[in-house]
Amino acid sequence: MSERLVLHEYAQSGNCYKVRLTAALLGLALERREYDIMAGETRTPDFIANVNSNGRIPVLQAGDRFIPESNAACFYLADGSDLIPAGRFDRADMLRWMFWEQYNHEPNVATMRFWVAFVGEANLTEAQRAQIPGKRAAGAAALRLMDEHLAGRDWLAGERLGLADVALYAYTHVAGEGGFRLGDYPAVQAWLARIAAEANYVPMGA
Ligand SMILES: N[C@@H](CCC(=O)N[C@@H](CS)C(=O)NCC(=O)O)C(=O)O
Repeated sequence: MSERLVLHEYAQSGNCYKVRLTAALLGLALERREYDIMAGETRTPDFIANVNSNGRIPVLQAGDRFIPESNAACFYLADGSDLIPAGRFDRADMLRWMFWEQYNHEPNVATMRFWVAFVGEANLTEAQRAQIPGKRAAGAAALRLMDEHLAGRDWLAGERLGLADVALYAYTHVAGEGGFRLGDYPAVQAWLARIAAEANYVPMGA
């Protein structure tokens, strides 16, 4: 890829890590620009006008164009590579897991991690606290569904590591920070270890 790639990010965010991990697996160089989301740095008029009208990171900047939404940014980087399955069914199956990640997994597993490990349970609003039991149950159900699927196969979609695995790795491997017990999901744990053993893998903190 010849154009300049800049990731507008918050390093501890799993959504941002997905994009970094995709770039690393593909050997692509990314410049990084850090924003403090706890201080509202993605909600400034400048950010909203020039980077993402939705006021959130990650945003991948490719040349002078901007791609918000983590999974779209991963797709942009991986288009044409082995991280996207060649077969039509497997490509659709990859997308199925990436959409599922945004609807069933991230809003529960990532939100619990954010509330517990970053905001702190004591600082949550009454309304947020009331959502905890539902999010814990839905997050555990998402991890259980992945575990059942991975019990019979190495990768979520297709025959090799792909974007579905990257997208779901990001918040699954730190689910313990949100109070989920990864030890309850042995097939998920084996899959996490397979991804971490990949050439060019980078950890979240890197
Ligand atoms: N669906 C979006 C979610 C983006 C998102 O929620 N980003 C969070 C950090 S992980 C954020 O920017 N929060 C700051 C804010 O909402 O002000 C994606 O996958 O990129």
